[in-house]
Order: sequence, then structure tokens, then C-alpha cells
Amino acid sequence: MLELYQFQHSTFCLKVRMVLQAKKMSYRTIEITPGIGQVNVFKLSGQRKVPLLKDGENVVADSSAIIEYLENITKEPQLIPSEPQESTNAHIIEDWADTTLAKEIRIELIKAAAIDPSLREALLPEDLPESFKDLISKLPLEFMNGFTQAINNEKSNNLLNSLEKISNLVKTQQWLVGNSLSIADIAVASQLSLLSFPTSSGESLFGKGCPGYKDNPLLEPLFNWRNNLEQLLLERDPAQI
Ligand SMILES: N[C@@H](CCC(=O)N[C@@H](CS)C(=O)NCC(=O)O)C(=O)O
Repeated sequence: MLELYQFQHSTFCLKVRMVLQAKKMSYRTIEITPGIGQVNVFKLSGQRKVPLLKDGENVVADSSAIIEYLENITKEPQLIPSEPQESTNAHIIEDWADTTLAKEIRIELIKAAAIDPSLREALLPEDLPESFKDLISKLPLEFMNGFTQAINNEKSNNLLNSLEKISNLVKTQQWLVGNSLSIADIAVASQLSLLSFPTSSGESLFGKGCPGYKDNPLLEPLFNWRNNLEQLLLERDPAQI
């Protein structure tokens, strides 16, 4: 049985889970506690980040490397296009989503969490003691605001522009590259989860997200596209342990 070491709300872990669902592969998740739990990840792989995939003796770190590994052991459906132009486009989109998009969205989430105590609390790992969650949700607003001002208090125009462009595109075309689901769709959709949490994020987070994005009418087609993709993959999900 494949084992996915993960943080529940990590977009990179979601990216791998979406691929496992698309390929109808059975797997079990092992929830890692940030900090202490990463010691085990380090022992297994020589690095501390999740997602980490363990397939018997094989241990693979990094979402893109894991997906290549999965693509090699289960060919259908093919998520990394073989046609050179499509393959290049899919790779470039995946790389952009994993780096620039991921970073800008994380910043937006930190800003949103600074002004929304219930979002802050919902983002904490489920197994943390209630008393600690309570403490985090009550951190003074001034403290959190100081933190976010240090990052930058403007909405990211680059992020909004890029998202609006994709939102327009998915009004008329289902897939970002070629005529079928690819790693490009999965890489973008998984990062979007932090701007507007999908049903798979669980009851406490579903419906929450970043103001200016989750409630932005121009981005409605984009989040509908993401929701449809999630629904399509859920229908393929093998009985998960
Ligand atoms: N490029 C990596 C990024 C993985 C990553 O940044 N993982 C984060 C969780 S979202 C992590 O494990 N952070 C813990 C740490 O840096 O100690 C991938 O695609 O898997």
C-alpha cells in the first residue's frame, strides 16, 4: 500500500492526492505534526518536507518527483503529456504554480488569517489541544497586523491578473493544456485551495478563504472550474484507508 506522509492542508500534498485520485490508486495518508513529526520524515528521506511518498522500499520526496514516479507505475490516465509542446506547457505551468503562485497565495492566506481568528483556528492541525487553538485565535489583532504589514499590505496585482486570465480561459476550455486533464490543471487547482477552501478541506475550512479572491465575481469561473475538477476526482477516488 502506498503511504503519503502529509500535512492535511498543504497544497503540495493536495496536489499529490489529486493525482492518486485521478489514477484511482489506493493509498493511505500519514498525518505529520509540523516540527516533531518531521523528524521521521527526515529519517526516511534525508529532508524534512512533505509530501513524501513511501512505496515499499522506495521513498520519494517533492510533489513533482512523486507525480513522475506515480506516472511511471500507473500510466492511465496520462497526466504528463508526451507531445513536446504540450509537455513543455504543462511543465512550465506546474513550475509556475509550485513557485510564484504558491508563494503569493501563501502571503494572501497569512493576511486573511491575521484579520480572521476563526480562519486562524481552523487552519491549525486537528490534533492540537483545544487550549492552544484558543490561544492562537485570540492573538491580538495588532500583533498579527504588524506581521502582515511586514510582508506587504497591498493586494498582489500580479496574482489577481494571472488568476483573472485563467478564470477567463476556463470559461471556454476545460483543460489548461491539450484536450485532457494534465498535471497543469492539478498543480493550479491544488494551490487555489488556500484562496477558497474546497469541500475536501473539511467542515471547519470549507467556505472560508481570502477576501478579495473567494468572493471576487471575476474569479467565480475559476473556483467553479476547481470545484468541478475536485468533484470529478472524488468520483474516481478509491476507498481511502
Ligand atoms: N517543492 C516541494 C515543496 C514542499 C513544501 O514546501 N512542503 C511544505 C509543506 S506545504 C513543508 O513540508 N514545510 C515544512 C518545512 O519546510 O519544514 C514540493 O513540491 O513538494
